[in-house]
Amino acid sequence: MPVHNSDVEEIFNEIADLLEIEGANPFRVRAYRNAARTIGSLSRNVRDMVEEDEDLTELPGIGEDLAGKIETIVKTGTVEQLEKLRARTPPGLTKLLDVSGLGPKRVQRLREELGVESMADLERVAKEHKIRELDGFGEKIEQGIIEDIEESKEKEQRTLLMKAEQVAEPLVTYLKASEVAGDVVVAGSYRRRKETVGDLDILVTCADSGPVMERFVGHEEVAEVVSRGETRSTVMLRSGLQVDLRVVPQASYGAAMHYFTGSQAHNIAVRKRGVERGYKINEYGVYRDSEVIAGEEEAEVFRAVDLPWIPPELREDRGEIQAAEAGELPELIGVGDMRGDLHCHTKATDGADSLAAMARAGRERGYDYLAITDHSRRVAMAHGLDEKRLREQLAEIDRLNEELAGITLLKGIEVDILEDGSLDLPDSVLAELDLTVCSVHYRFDLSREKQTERILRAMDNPQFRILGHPTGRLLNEREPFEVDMERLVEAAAERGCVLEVNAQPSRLDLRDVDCQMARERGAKLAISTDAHHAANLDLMRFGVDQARRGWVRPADVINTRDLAGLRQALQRS
Ligand code: DGT
Ligand code: CA
Ligand code: CA
Ligand code: ZN
Repeated sequence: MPVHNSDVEEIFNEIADLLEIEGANPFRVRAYRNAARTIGSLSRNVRDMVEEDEDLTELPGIGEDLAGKIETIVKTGTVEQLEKLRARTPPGLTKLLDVSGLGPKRVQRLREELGVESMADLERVAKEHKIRELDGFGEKIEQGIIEDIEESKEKEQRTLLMKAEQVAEPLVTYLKASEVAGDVVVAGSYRRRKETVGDLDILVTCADSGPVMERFVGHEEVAEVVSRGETRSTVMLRSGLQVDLRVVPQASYGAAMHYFTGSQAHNIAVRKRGVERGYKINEYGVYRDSEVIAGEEEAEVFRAVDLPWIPPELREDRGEIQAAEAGELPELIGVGDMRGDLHCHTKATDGADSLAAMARAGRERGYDYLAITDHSRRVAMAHGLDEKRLREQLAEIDRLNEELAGITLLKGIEVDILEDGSLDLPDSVLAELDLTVCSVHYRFDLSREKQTERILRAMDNPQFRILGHPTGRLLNEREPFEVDMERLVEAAAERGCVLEVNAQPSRLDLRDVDCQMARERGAKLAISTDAHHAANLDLMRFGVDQARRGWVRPADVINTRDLAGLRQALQRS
């Protein structure tokens, strides 16, 4: 069974959960959680690293013991410790940790005192008002538990694009290996590069669908065959991701690509143009009566309705049809346009690599410049820099810039926007930097008005350059904080401040529509990886995808410029 990074991540998280429920040493628990995060955010496949005999202990937070466990997981799909922990813990119990207000201690007590071993048990005892009677719980916690359970029932979980890739790529390779398969592509929201996908839609061209279907449902990752037909099958994978497979003849490839790429709203708009021209458009082709007008190439479908080919990222019926008709589709930014990264961390705070290692990694990626932006002192958890330590780092950057060829390190900081809108370091030291990334890390709970005011006040500081991760969200984990994005965009445009598209696959704030708004209102953008280790610089493409969905062109993004152009773009107006 091929092991993905996300499998290792899940196993370590599960071990941490189970240990926590047992009341194990918190440091041990944290070690597993950190390791899970490290492996989960690696851009390389840990399986390859093991196969190539690389030293895993060089990864942050991975010691000999964990490295050994990773090897075992890669080779066997599991590890003995997990199996033992599982054997002695009821399976529903870990899920209870996700309920707000429930830590491992409370889970343990609910189990001992009320026999709660699953979400269903929890719901029952909460509704019977038994929880409020336990010491240290009370009515408020009980009510919170009930609300949380209802909420999580409503929320559909979508899969991060990066995680979907880790599943889709090997699956496509596997299907391509079928002797009868022609083209194999992933369509749907995946092809539109949406930040999360509901399911994967794979399209295969083939004259005889039988063997392809056989191969598909027989894949070792398949946990359940939901439906199986001649041209369409649906399976559920072990990872919980659903996959739809459609088989069409080669002559329908373009029409099917267009149809299954969607979005549905875009398809409806295109079909309507077809109807106006007397055509019927479906997944097999474009028809006038029974005559086929188009089908094999996607561009033919667009041509049939008098449009140029539209990039998938734009297909949301958000004006792309009108723009295409007017010949005004944007020349979208591409990852090759990026000349540098403007947000990354080093060992000085919560990054894993040294300044020199980050510089080398930037140079390997062909960048002209890399801005070092460690945390400021307010982020004590990450050992944020005070003025003295920042100055030491600046001196080191000067030294490195003298010996480095091919890349310039820029002096920056990810400075906290404090609750009153002031910045977390004195203006005098900020003024010595090439740029500031200004971010909110605390007090996400402020009202929309107060949060907006706070950030606007920060922008009033002449040292403010880039607004880092502008909504603070973590997809599937943490909601964005409430803020008036339109006002932020307008203020940024007015003052010459820059908004960051954070390329971390679980962040990706700005959202696509925010990018589009920023571009329309003339606010400058930066696309940055917020890398916490050197390999993270490769996440840039996810930020670029998000920007493309927001109609962003190279000129809208300051780090597509050369160093002189960047310095100019960083000037405040
Ligand atoms: P997702 O999976 O929620 O991230 O979003 P999509 O866009 O991948 O949606 P999905 O998987 O339901 O369907 C894939 C594409 O197939 C969708 O974008 C458009 C097309 N499609 C599916 N059902 C219909 C339909 O009933 N009418 C039309 N016009 N298109 C459909
Ligand atoms: Ca889909
Ligand atoms: Ca689907
Ligand atoms: Zn940050």
